[in-house]
Amino acid sequence: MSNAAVITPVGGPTLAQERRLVTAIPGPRSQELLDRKASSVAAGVGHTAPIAAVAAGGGVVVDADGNSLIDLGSGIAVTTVGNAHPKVVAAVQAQVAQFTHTCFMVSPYESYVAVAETLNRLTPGDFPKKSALFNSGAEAVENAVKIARKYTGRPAVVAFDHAYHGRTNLTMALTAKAMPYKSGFGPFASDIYRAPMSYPFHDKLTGPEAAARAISMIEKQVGADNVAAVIIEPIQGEGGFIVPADGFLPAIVDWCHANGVVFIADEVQAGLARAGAMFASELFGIVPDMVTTAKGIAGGMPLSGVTGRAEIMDAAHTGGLGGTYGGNPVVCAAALAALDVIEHDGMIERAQQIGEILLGRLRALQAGDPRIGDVRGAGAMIAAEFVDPATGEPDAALTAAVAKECIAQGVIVLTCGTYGNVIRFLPPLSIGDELLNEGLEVVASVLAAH
Ligand code: PLZ
Repeated sequence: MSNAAVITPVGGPTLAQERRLVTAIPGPRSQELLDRKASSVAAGVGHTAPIAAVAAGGGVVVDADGNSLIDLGSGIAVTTVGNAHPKVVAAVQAQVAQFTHTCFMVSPYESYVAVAETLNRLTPGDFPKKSALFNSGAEAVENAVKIARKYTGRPAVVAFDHAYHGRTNLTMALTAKAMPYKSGFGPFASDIYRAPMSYPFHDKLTGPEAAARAISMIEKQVGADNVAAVIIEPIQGEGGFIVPADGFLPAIVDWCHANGVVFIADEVQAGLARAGAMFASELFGIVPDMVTTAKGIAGGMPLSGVTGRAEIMDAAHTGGLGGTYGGNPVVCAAALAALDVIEHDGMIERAQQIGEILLGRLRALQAGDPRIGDVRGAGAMIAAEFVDPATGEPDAALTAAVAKECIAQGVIVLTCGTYGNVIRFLPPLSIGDELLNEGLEVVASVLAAH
């Protein structure tokens, strides 16, 4: 049995902040774990980096062979404040020694209420708000839809092309991409409709034009009176870091408000400082009726939230919302610490700085490489879209090859996009400039070699 004992997992920013390859990736100890994984874990659960992680912090992930990889993925946009952030660690340790669980629906406790109060205060909108807590992003989305349906008494929900909202049955229906998320897993929840998204690099439409196209589809094919909610990621994540054209989101919000439709911003990936603002909605000047949060909210612990206008949130009858673990006390302690760091330790500014480094570097690369069709994003959520320069067609093969080789050279990068042709950069905000630049050097040299 392999046991990752060669490295003492110290965690946090005390971990040596360096890219260090002492074996090929995967090294023997990592390979041993991957072999065990192959024979014991369901094949459907994939992995991006072929390593056995034993520690992570600052801007690195350390594996069982002693390799230290630069982390440009944050475990898919989760460790915003940094992995094993000391304040999160301390909060978790204190809470876990106090009590681990009572179930908030059985014996409520203060930290859940404090997380709700914090989310109510931090989310956009100067009106009374309420929150409910769950475990995952998908569960938050499910509950936002439940609440919007109960509030409006209407069945239909509109999502967009390239959307990603999760892997549960309802959220699979809301998610756009068939492979790998949906194929073979149906039938899906009914009364879900898909509207065309604003995707400036591909559709060349202005925001108002793209909004008019979407609204026409909703009115003609769904019927405004049937729509409970429109749900959208203000900046789409898994779909390709798609930033809608200016004016698109405000027009959709206005239409929702004119038609009694609840506008839900899925901020699971872009929210909580990631996009260089507390919420990505702010970048577009919109105020959602409901916001879903998860990922960065609790420094790596599983927590999600739905926050919205009090009258909407209170539409669900008492006992209608909940779950055994939602807002678990250990996770809420982590969230209070992580949210405090996000709010008071300059995380929004840091996300903006990281964005400048990423954008500057990637735009310079793009200027000399026609395979980079587009560079886009906001804050520490930036991506490059790869195309065949001759045809403009998506180049998923190049994208996959570059990402794979970056990992082999000790830089964890993630791909995304409906066409699989986007490399996204989501570093923890605790990464240093030097390490970030080194990671981007590796990406540049790998790209040059392909
Ligand atoms: N909404 C906007 O980005 C999760 C998916 C990883 P869960 N994105 C990462 C994968 O391949 O499973 C996500 C998101 C947006 C909802 C979700 C779902 O969040 O916590 O994964 O359920």
